Order: sequence, then structure tokens, then C-alpha cells
Amino acid sequence: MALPCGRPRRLVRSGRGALLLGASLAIVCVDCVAAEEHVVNTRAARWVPMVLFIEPGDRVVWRGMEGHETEVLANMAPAGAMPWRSELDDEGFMVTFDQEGAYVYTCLTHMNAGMVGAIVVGGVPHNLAALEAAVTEIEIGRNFVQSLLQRLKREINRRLIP
Ligand SMILES: [Cu+2]
Repeated sequence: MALPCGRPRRLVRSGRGALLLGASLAIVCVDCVAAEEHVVNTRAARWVPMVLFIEPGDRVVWRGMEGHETEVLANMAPAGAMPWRSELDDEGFMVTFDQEGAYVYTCLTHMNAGMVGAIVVGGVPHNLAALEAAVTEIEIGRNFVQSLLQRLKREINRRLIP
């Protein structure tokens, strides 16, 4: 049974079907968005990848965190989303993203060196205008966040808009 959604599927046998011993095992598509885990790495004072596209329910794990921390920027996440902030050196820090939209984060230690990144959850984010408004509130590293948003929009156009 294949549904044309292009996402991995979690298949389970129903209890009743399993009892039928192969006569006709009932296999149902429970959900078409089985959670995936994505890795953001560090390379010098950069996040790799700088812009990451994921689906709701997916997890992001930050690696190579020695000397770094990850923290979502104020007002740069979808309304109602849980902000995150790791400790310094928190290798394997992990966030599960349930809310759709775009998130912009930094390593505060290296914000003035341009260590900013973005995560897009779901389709074309609904909060781009809010992100652009919030940029004006940033004092240190604003130009880096501005160029990140330009890159974010380019990648959205390339990846999400047919
Ligand atoms: Cu850093």
C-alpha cells in the first residue's frame, strides 16, 4: 500500500490481522510523516547546513558543539513555539519541532562572527514577515541575520515553490 506523499511510512499490522497468520495481514498506514532525525554540525563558526528543511515531528541534533551553543533568537520562531537554548558544549543537544514555520537561531558566542542558522518546518513558512520585522530589533550581528534571511528566501523559492 503506497500513498503518494513521498515520506517514509510507519507500517503496523493490526492485532486482528496478525492473528490471521498471513491469510491477509492487514497493513495500515498509520501516518505518512514518521519522525526523522537531522543533524546540524559546526565548521569553525558556521552551522552546517546553514538552512535546514524538515517536517513537523522531526528532531534536530546539534553536533560538534565544543565551544558552541544553540539558541533561538527572540521573536524569530513561529508564534507559540517553544524557544530553545542549550548550554555551551552541549554535544548532541536535541529539539523536536512540532510547529510549522521558520526558526532562526544562533550561537551567541559567535553571533558577531555570523554563526546563525535557520530551520524550516513544513511547507512555505507563514512567519517570514515576522522574521523580517524582528531583524530590526537585533543589535549585534544583524547584518548576518539579514543575509541569512535572504538565503532562506532563495532556498524556499528553490525547494518549496514548484
Ligand atoms: Cu559558536
